[in-house]
Amino acid sequence: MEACSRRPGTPGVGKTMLGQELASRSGLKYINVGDLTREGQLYDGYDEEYDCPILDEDRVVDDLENQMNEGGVIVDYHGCDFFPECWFHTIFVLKTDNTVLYKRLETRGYNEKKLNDNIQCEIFQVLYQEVLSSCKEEIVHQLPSDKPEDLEDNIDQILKWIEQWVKDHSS
Ligand code: DAT
Repeated sequence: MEACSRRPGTPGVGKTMLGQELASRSGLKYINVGDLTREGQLYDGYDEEYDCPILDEDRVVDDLENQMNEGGVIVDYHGCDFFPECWFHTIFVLKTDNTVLYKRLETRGYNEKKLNDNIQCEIFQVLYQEVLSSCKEEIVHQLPSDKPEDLEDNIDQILKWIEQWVKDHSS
């Protein structure tokens, strides 16, 4: 079960697939915030309307803090406004065509309300707007995530970004 679709981001756009593949090719550590909250039961109640547990944001931040301070981490989540901004050197927001996304979420067995809310969320670019309002615009990048070739292009682009970052920060 996913926590929690009251949050504005869109599931099914390909964050997990991209994050895991990127970690295996870059050697960086992949952290899936959804898995972390499930394993640690970092919840603060249950949302009946959306049929999902509500994330305890403070406990998630506490849980991640040490690893984030060490660095070299890819964080996968469908929101970011409760994370300290200084944690991230770059943020990639995936964007998926609504018809493609509808099929992906249908396969996951989402109920009608959850499905429509999430598609609306993608139509209105809710997560992208949230990221722009809570982080520096120059670190935010939007990438297409409709087809396998997009995945390959995104990985290549992010690997280049990592390589450049390492060059710029090695003394
Ligand atoms: P998220 O982690 O954002 O919820 P996911 O990585 O689990 O999404 O992907 C959802 C589904 O879409 C899964 O079946 C894999 C597929 N998918 C992801 N990225 C894709 C891409 N670029 N092309 C085709 N299918 C993709």
